[in-house]
Amino acid sequence: MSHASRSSAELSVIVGLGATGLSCARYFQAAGMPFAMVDTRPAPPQLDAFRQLYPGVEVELGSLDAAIFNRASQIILSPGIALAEPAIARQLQRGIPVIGDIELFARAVNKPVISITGTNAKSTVTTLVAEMARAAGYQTQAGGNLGVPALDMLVQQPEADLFVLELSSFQLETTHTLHSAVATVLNISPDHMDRYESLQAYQAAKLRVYQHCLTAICNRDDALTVVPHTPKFLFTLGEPSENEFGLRGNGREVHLAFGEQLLLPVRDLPVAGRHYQANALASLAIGHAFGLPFEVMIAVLRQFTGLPHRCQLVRNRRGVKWYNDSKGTNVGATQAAIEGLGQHIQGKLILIAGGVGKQADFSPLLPAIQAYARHVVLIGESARELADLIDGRTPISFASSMDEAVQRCDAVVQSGDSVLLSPACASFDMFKNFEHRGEVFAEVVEQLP
Ligand code: UMA
Repeated sequence: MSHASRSSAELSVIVGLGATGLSCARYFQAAGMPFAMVDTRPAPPQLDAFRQLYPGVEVELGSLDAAIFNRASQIILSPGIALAEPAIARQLQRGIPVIGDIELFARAVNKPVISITGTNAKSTVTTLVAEMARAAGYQTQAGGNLGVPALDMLVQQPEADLFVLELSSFQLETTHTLHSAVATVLNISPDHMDRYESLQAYQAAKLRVYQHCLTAICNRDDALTVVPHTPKFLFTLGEPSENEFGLRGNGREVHLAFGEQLLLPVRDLPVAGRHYQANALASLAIGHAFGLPFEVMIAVLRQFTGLPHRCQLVRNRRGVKWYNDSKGTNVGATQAAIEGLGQHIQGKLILIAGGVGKQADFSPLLPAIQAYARHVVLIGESARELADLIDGRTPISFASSMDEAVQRCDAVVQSGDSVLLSPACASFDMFKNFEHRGEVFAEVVEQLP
């Protein structure tokens, strides 16, 4: 690890005392660089931990208009706060650099980095690529938007020889000098529309991942992910051309393939669904660009059974499968889950959807619901809006708790059907987070007689 030069006049002001803010504090402390903390929340989540670890360090709570900014040499901004936030925009106008934790990471890291973003599937692909790299002998650390904050990986695991980062559009907004060995935008569909003015603005944030990368991995089926003028490999659910990853039919069997080369029959993947095949292809493309051998990557794909809360089978009861896709927190994720599972089951889907809508346009869900759903049970703040959208085309009911939602599913389900919790929404109106929502669902489903 290398650190920027320092002087007594330097003060880094960290905005946001969550997981990211605390990781920044640890980093500055380890580097011997002075820092202070600001958060608009009167009791931010990591306040107690911070006070215990850094009792003498200045903390300002309750607003961002702190006088402390006047003494800041740089501001380290939480991914949860937009650069357009007036108090931050004012500091930018004054010429104070505003960066995020990933920029600090980028300046300090001296080992290769693989950077993965996209609206959906980034956690699964990050995990798969990290598993592949470990199997190939790399001491690999995976984290970022998923799991361990990036700077904690650097401080805690200095011996690592490869970092695989899952990055959000929020983190990329404040990242400028990340030099990735391989970078990818897996897919783009509307999300976080309460933060971005337009899909283009959201896309622009995501595409920042390609800045300074050696090789880009782009999704041939999603033009929004494709970057010009950068060496790249493409992946597709169609037939691959030379130097592309895709699906190739060989008689009756479909294979994951690289150009003409057949790599693995899709029936050997333990996770079902077209959307998972795309994840497997993206992971192969990333690994190949980094130089991992195919046989090692294929062995990992043969045994990887998926992540919790992503189309995870929680119970098979009397011919009905119950799936937890609580990570379906946006329209694109839920659409992929409905289509991915809907094509594979004999019967129909009973969908549980709704929650905090983040000002999303839900209309892309309608064709998938009409094609594959027998019934939709609506929960949370956006239940009424979703009901208006479905407008009688598919039967619906409302539930005010997960318990009630599961009961309603059980009342309408038929043998051969599957029940899918994939809310297309954030969870904060009814649950602590998406994991909590998925755990409550699984518990209630387990308790069904
Ligand atoms: N907040 C305030 N005032 C502040 C600072 C934050 O009100 O002064 C609020 C904001 O609404 C913000 C929320 O608190 O959205 C969380 O901010 P935080 O700084 O406490 O967040 P962290 O705990 O550091 O979590 C962040 C990521 N959260 C977001 O980007 C919103 C986590 O991703 C990530 O795991 C963590 O850093 C470590 O890198 C979560 C997430 O929901 C999983 N990400 C979004 C997604 O995946 O769609 C982008």
